[in-house]
Amino acid sequence: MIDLRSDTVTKPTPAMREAMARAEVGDDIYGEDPTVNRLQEVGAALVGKRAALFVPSGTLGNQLSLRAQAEPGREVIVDGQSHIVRYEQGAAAALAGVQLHWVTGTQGIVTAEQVEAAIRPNDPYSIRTALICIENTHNAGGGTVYPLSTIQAIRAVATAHGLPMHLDGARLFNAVAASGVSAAEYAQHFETVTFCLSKGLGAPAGSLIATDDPGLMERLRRFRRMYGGAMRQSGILAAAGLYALEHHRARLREDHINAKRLAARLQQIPAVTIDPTLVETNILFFDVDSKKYSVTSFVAALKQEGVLINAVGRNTCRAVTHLDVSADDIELAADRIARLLNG
Ligand code: TLP
Repeated sequence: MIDLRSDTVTKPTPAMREAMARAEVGDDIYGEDPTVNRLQEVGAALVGKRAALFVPSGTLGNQLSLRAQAEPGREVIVDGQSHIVRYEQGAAAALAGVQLHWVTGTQGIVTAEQVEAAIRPNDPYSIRTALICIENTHNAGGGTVYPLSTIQAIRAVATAHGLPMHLDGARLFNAVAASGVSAAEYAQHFETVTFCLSKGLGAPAGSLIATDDPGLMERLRRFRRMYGGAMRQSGILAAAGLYALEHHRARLREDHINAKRLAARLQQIPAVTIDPTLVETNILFFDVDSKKYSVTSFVAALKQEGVLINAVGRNTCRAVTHLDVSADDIELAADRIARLLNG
């Protein structure tokens, strides 16, 4: 099976499993897991922050960052296609008690002017803005890389209004691989930064939240416990994360080449609409307009051919490249898609 549904589907490699099996562990709620401590140090250093906190998922990383920086009844500015809006089960409202103020981005990217316009005035009636969130790379935007200059401009607005910023960097290292901008250069503009170890980096679970602020770190730690995300001998998972950071960052470029290759092949198929110039990293969206198939029946037929992709809209499919798909797999997947849609 060639699984292009997400970069979350990767399986730990034998060497990663070996590292997990060898991991030294302790009780992390006592701060005594040496492997978790090491991962937190390495992760913080990679994004140029003083400290990082290991959490089970990217969703929890985002939610703790929201909860720790926005009190219930306040408002958080996000783009309307963000993971926080679309895929976190309403947790911002249900758990943090905050209201999300959506801004409409282009391929997920919002401008400083849009953010500034969304900040509420300081009057006795208006809800108060607490936090600005952005996502880099932007998943639903098509794996888009946030231009550093846009982030800098949004930061200037945030600073002028005394607002903190959170970066959902689930795929931050894809942005780094595509742009050449370092993770620390991106991260310096945010009070909190989350990044996932379990997407293109290939660990089975885990994300880190990084910050410079010790008081904020203490709040994140308390809320992690409240939300049920504090773990015990989680060094076994942290070892996989360390292995992923050390061995799988550099190869993310291969995933981007594979995604571009797939986009170029798909563009040859008359029933497919795709703009390959929009494919910047490892995520691609394309539309299928076929007399024979609806999007769901196409996805089902493709599964019979041994290729998994996601239907994400009435005409739209998403494919994601990752370390468990090779360049040959991409050619095979493209052949099978072409056979179905051209047949
Ligand atoms: N994204 C998943 C699904 O949840 C949609 C995927 O297959 O792409 N931020 C961003 C930008 C993400 O794309 C994801 C996961 C998360 C956060 C959440 O990470 P997890 O799944 O670890 O909670």
